[in-house]
Amino acid sequence: MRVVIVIPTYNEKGNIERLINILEEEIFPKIKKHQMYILVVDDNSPDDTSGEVRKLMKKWKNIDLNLGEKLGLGAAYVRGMSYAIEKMNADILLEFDADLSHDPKKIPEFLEKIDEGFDMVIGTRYSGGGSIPKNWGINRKIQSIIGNLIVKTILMRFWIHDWTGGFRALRSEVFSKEKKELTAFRGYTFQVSFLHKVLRDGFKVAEVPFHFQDRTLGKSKIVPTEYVVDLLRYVITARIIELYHSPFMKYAVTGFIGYLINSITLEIFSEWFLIAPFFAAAFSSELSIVWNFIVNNFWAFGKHRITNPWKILLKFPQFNLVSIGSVVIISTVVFLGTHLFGNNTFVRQVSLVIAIALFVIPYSYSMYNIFIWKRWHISSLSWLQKLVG
Ligand SMILES: Nc1nc2c(ncn2[C@@H]2O[C@H](COP(=O)(O)OP(=O)(O)OP(=O)(O)O)[C@@H](O)[C@H]2O)c(=O)[nH]1
Ligand SMILES: [Mg+2]
Repeated sequence: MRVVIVIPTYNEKGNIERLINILEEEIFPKIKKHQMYILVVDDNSPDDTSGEVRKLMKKWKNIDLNLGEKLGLGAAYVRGMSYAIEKMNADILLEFDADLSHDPKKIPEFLEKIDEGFDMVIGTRYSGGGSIPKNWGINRKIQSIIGNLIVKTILMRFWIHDWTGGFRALRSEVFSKEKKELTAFRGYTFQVSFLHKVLRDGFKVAEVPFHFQDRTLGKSKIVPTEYVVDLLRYVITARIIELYHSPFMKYAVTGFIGYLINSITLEIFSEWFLIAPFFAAAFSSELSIVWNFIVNNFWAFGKHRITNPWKILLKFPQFNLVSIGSVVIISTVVFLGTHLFGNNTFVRQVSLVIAIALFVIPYSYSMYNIFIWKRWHISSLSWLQKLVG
């Protein structure tokens, strides 16, 4: 397949020369399966980066240059990737920084993941042996780590370890599908928003750990405050929109009605049918579980609805197992709460709300998405997802 390494540049004259030499002389000869191309996306850098690239284009024929107005990193990527697909017939695109922060030796590993069937491969500095530079000041380290944590938490997708990095590989179809929605993010928020949309649309994403090297030449183009404000604005609004449209709201409504069913039928079984509390609680909980399973299946997770009767027979016990997990969480939190703060109505009710909001919702919603209806594809858990059927 035709692979285009898209390298955005702004004042990277020295770096681009070093990088292209390494790619052409050390990396490309080792890649036999694919035809490798380079596209430098430059915004008319005042240091004449493009002049340097033109010189390199005489030496190697697999290099192209795309020039345009400086509108930020995201805009450069959208322009460059469109060019790579339309003019260079790219099947696979790579996002790569010019400043040698990304390890070119890792490129074959990214391509192997694509060959295995993944749609996008994310370089990660925060898992599996990846790292950020040791010589980064403490502020920069904290910013990077906390920034990632905030994005992960707000977007509720914890299995992606590195949201903000810019070392990635993807199939051209992925970019073509998301392109329309990416034009709004001109700066670095592009990386987060792109990945977020890719996951939303159910593309298969893998991670490859790498060591991020600090640039040795030239200056960073990040404007930290602008980046943080932009990023927070994106993740918060995206999350609100997603919540409004997503199965999450339907799941929450279903769960709340399930809770009412549980509590009302508990009273009915106890008061009207005089059933002993243990069994009354068991029947009423099971009724609520049946309600949750049916309504989630047809409504909240309707797009991934299970209709095959055998599959329902397989999934219903699994669903019960997940529900038992929720019961264990609630019992533990209520136990701890009453143990620490006294056994009274206030402590019990507050513990219950805390248990549900902080633990049961993230737990059960993730379990439904990963194991029951499988909306989320998680590479590190794919063996377990297969195992549960
Ligand atoms: N074409 C284009 N390239 C850009 C723009 N902003 C940044 N880049 C390039 O994007 C890549 C990443 O930018 P950097 O400034 O290195 O950002 P970073 O790697 O996240 O931060 P540092 O670790 O501080 O270097 C580099 O190759 C830059 O030259 C832009 O507005 N237009
Ligand atoms: Mg950099």
